[in-house]
Amino acid sequence: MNYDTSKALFAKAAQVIPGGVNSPVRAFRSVGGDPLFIERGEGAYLIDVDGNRYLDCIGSWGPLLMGHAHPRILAAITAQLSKGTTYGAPTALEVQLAEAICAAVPSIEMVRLVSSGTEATMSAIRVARGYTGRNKIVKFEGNYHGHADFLLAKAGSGVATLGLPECAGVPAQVTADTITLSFNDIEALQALFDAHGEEIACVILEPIVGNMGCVPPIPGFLQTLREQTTKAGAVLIFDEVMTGFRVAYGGAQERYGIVPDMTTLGKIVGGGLPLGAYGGRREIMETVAPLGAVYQAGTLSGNPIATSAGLAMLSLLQEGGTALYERLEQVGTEIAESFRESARNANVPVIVNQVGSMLTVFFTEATAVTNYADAKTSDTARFAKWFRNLLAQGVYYPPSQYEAAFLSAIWTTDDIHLLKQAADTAFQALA
Ligand code: KE4
Repeated sequence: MNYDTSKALFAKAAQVIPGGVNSPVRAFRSVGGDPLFIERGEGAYLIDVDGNRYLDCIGSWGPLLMGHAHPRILAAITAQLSKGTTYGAPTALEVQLAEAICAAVPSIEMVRLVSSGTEATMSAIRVARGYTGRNKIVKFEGNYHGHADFLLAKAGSGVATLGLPECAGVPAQVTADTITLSFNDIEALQALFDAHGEEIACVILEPIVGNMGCVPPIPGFLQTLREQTTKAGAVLIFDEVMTGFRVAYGGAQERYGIVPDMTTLGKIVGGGLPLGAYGGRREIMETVAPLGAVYQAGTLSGNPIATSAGLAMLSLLQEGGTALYERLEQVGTEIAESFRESARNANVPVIVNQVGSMLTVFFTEATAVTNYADAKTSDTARFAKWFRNLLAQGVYYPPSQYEAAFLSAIWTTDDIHLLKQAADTAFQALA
């Protein structure tokens, strides 16, 4: 494959954009080589600036459950464009999207639209702190909730620790109230709440983690979280920016039957445009200005283009109904099984974690990956080789061992076959 135009663009980009990318995950840093510059997306495929075509297993890191340039979403955006792009004033579209979100996620009685997942989680935590009058927040190692300072806390070991800044520019006092636990560690969670329950404003988690690679909750973990937060009067926040509308129409909370106090959304709900949302119990959300004293705002929040795209996406998913999610489940399981078999045949030790249409191949000899410490046993150099072999075969896979791959609901049997074959070849090349 020829990558000349990408290389030339990357050389220019690197002069004017830090790392040549507008988000670090895109930089290919952990897999080697330079990032590819994309010219367009077509359904399940990406075409780069050199004309190379790839099956897209990232879907823009989650939003594109219905693939690129879906005609219904494009039509909704186009229709709105002729009326202008933003008014800085309320529109009927925002009400329709808010009502659709509340209908999809019953634990959300009231919702505020914002422009990114980071804004959603940052705002939800501020509301939880305002509502409880408490400062401490709890997150889990390997969970990513966007780049708000207080969420960029480096975890300690598996025991609850006060967070330390893991990235420059985050003063220690900003993360002093951020406590980090090991995901799925029920005992540590109970010990923390026994000791500090009354001081905790909220717990935020990815109910199915995607950001250390895909790691599902073990039985009892979410239930314990629900019980402990209820008992302590702490707000339970499900960060469903990734899992919302992906693992079920109602997200992970529908799949596992656990009702959080607040939920954050992003990615799919924006139909491929900048849109996030946070919401929850009415009494909590009524603390948000101008109703209450917790301030949160945004120039382009709920803008008519993004809300049009979001509404079109949600109507597509509703029309697809349970059949759409059953197919995602079946395809995800089929691909995960195929990866395990190919790795076995090639004598490459892997753990494949998969929930619905999100999955990760951990190149590790561990017997399971249920937390960040397990995930970090992965051989990232081996992952990088596998990634580059897939890329050379026309499969665009997430360029990091610690990310989830996302399947799309529009994949055909040919697309699925392409991925299975390419992965088998890539595993064989590692043998
Ligand atoms: P954004 O601010 O990137 O829209 O959303 C932040 C966020 C919040 N919560 C969860 C569970 C998320 O996965 C994310 C963003 N996810 C990453 C990919 N793992 C976005 C990709 C990127 O950073 O470029």
